[in-house]
Amino acid sequence: MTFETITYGVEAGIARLVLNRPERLNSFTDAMHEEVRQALTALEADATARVLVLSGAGRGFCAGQDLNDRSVASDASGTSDATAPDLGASVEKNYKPLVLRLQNLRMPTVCAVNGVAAGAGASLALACDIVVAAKSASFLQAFGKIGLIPDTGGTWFLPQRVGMARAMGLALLAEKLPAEQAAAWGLIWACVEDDALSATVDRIAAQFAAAPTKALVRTRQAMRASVNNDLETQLDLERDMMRELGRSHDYREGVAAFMAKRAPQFKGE
Ligand code: T3D
Repeated sequence: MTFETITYGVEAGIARLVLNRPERLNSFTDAMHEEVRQALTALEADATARVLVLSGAGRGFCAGQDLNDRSVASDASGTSDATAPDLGASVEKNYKPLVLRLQNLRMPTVCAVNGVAAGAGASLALACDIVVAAKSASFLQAFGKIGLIPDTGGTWFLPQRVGMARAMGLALLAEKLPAEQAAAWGLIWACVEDDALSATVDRIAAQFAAAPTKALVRTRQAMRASVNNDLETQLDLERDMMRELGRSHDYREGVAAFMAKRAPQFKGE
């Protein structure tokens, strides 16, 4: 598939989606949203894909919404309700479905944060299952600087990952959080040297491409459900998922491979 604002392809079970507007730090235009939607539709239909790797081209990961891509009146005092863009409509059409699609994908997602992740770009990274950032990367809740709130799931991901005090500080102060500190705070999985980012992400992607995919996806679902469940409800959920997975090919293969002391050949089902 050919695109103008992203690149997308699948090889050896690994789907790679690269945000590709480096001159604008890969910020989102309507056109980019549309192309990401098309790529995710292709991914969902591709039985060979077992993991999605999301990254950005150039020196940044993603600077959120492209602030040039719509008419925001430059004269603040002159902005009226009639001329103001409907950001709620933008969220409903673009950012909300994007997060939900990533979170419900039938395969694990890995985000390689190569540079600054700001605004919706920071939230987008956090919507992935595993986030690995280069040491020179950073996370910026830029919203507070332009009169908005952390969207794209920011107000949900941040307090859950780093606790309310740090989430509040990040959102209200809108200071860049260096990748190393993001990892130390538990916002992301790991921070690695810049020149080790792609090798680290490739290693994780290769592991996932050969993994028992359904079990990983059920793990994600169970972890997420725990936020709202009491212990008994969560134990019931675990029971139901174990029942389902116990009947799967990959469980049989995993046990057989263990007994035979050989590497398992998982099919992802
Ligand atoms: O639809 C809706 O609006 C609702 C949803 C909103 C979700 C959102 O994401 S709102 C938040 C939008 N994002 C921001 O506010 C971040 C704006 N960008 C920045 O604060 C800074 O660019 C960064 C901290 C991310 C990086 O700073 P720095 O110094 O490394 O780079 P820079 O020079 O600012 O940016 C490089 C170029 O990218 C520059 O263009 P130029 O001067 O070289 O022609 C800059 O204007 C452009 N750029 C960066 N971010 C955006 C952008 N252009 C348009 N929109 C951007 N978001």
